[in-house]
Amino acid sequence: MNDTLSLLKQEALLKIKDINTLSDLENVRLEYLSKKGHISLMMSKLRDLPNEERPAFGAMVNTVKQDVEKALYDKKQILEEKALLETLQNEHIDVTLPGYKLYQGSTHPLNQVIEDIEDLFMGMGYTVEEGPELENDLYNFEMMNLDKDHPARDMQDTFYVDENTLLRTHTSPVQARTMLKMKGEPLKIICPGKVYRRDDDDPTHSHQFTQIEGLVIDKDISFAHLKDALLTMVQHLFGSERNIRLRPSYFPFTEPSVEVDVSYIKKDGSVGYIEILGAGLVHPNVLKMGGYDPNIYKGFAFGVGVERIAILKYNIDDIRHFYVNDLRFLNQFKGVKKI
Ligand code: FA5
Repeated sequence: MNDTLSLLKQEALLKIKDINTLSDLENVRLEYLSKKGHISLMMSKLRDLPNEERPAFGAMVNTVKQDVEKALYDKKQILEEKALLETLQNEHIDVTLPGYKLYQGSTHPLNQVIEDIEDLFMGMGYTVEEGPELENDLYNFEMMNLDKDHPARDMQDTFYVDENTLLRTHTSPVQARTMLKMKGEPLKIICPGKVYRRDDDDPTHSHQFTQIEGLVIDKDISFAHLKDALLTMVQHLFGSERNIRLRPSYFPFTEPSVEVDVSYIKKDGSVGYIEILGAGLVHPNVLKMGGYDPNIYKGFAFGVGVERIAILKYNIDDIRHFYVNDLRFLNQFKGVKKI
């Protein structure tokens, strides 16, 4: 019996010595140490021995078992270390390879124009106001001096949700909302935002576009103040060599009303003008409805098309480029923080 045991031990240790993989090692462990393994079977033979031989034999089986376990453990350490080294060698990092390119977003060109105009006017004491895009007829039209049957409503046809709720056609309703909020106090505001019209899309028109409204109400406001504000804005945006041209126009909410063009140099070297905004002195009816006495207070207002500014500034040939989010277009405005 002792010989069988020592043969078993020798055989196990030899196998362990020759093994080269962790899975083979596990197989040997099962072969000798699992419930039905050779060493466990030796233990079960105890019950066939006479009582006095059992302790000595049991101790021998245990010693063999411990020796085999130790050999398995040692070999496992060696094989695991070898496997780790192999993995490290196979996965070594080539620090000379180029890194992954991380794409970085940037401010949309229309937002760059808005931020630039906001900065300019805030520096002149204006505050920024905003209003809802889904607007009441009251603010969009009636308080802007366009009652229900006013023919000039046709100039700004839009999308109606119900009889009194519509997508605003301009940023002018923020004028009415702010006047009511200010309860007759002087004010200086600009209001950027999206507006909607039932316009056909073409290179210079879109059914959704962006405007910035300006409104100043105080006691001694004249047309000269309006002209100065507009010239300051245009020269800030396009350079001090640019000029503006005011053409008589009509808006129900201003009297007198003007359309404002900016000068530019044509390809043949001559000077041309392009319309960018509508403006005027606030109509007395609008002041009255907003809670201001038109005999004491006067005001000027303007509404500028942000896309038109960006088109002129960056020489864009089609307004629709601003809305399709083509990265080849947008990437050109990266880093153009200030326009
Ligand atoms: C108005 O919207 C007036 N509310 C502006 C105003 C405010 C006048 C305060 C007086 C006092 P108008 O419809 O002209 O006006 O539009 C103003 C500007 O928006 C235009 O000069 C143009 O730059 C831009 N615009 C108008 N329609 C479109 C369109 N479909 N697509 C892109 N830009 C447009």
